[in-house]
Amino acid sequence: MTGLFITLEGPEGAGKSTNREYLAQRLRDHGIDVVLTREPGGTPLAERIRELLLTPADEPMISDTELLLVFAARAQHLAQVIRPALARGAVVLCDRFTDATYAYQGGGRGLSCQRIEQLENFVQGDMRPDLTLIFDLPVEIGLSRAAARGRLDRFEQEGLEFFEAVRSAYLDRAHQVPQRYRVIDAGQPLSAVQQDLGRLLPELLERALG
Ligand code: Z5A
Repeated sequence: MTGLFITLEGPEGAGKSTNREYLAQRLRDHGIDVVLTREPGGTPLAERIRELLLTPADEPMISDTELLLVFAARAQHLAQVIRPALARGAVVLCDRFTDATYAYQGGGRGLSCQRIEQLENFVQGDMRPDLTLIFDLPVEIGLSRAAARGRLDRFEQEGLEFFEAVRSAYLDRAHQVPQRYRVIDAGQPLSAVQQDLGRLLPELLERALG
């Protein structure tokens, strides 16, 4: 059996977590086994790495360390959660995956895509998401949603330029391989975003039910 691996991506405050729950419920309504997970994180050890990545600290984290930590967490997550779930035929809905590495460490931090690709091949082999939903919205709107939640994490303390580069990197990837990506206008009211997701549902169900 092979399941379906769907990733949700986008800049800060795009509504990935909110809409991941919504999609999971719609798929479960059809009797589908859905696993909800996230990156960095998804296992106890990977969640500890997430803490290192998100918590502001006095010692600055260099970009190479950040890159290696996201892939260390991913190796653990793939082995413990994602591959076993796909092997039993589940739909895995994952809040961020390697597109986030290309967007944040590549676009935001300026690390080379070739270096990211080397680690991607090392950690994932030929495993790639079957489908990636990019929740796209103007950076200012996403940041104001994130700020409304209170304390900012290490990434959220970056400036507008960083997040504009992240957003562009996501859109470039969607443009390069359009068959794997669906770009959703996440700047709309939530009801409109969920109507758009509802229109994607027949395709998701067809692919999930094979
Ligand atoms: N990171 C990385 O650098 N490299 C990597 O490889 C990976 C990750 C995998 C943690 O991710 C950080 O890790 C991330 C990149 C980095 N940067 N940061 N920070 P995260 O996914 O946990 O963090 P996040 O993007 O900040 O999550 P978020 O802000 O919670 O965004 P979200 O999940 O997309 O949004 P949400 O929680 O569903 O919604 C945010 C708020 O907006 C909430 O109050 C909602 O009720 C509200 N909302 C949602 N949709 C709407 C609409 N349509 N209208 C109005 N309000 C809305």
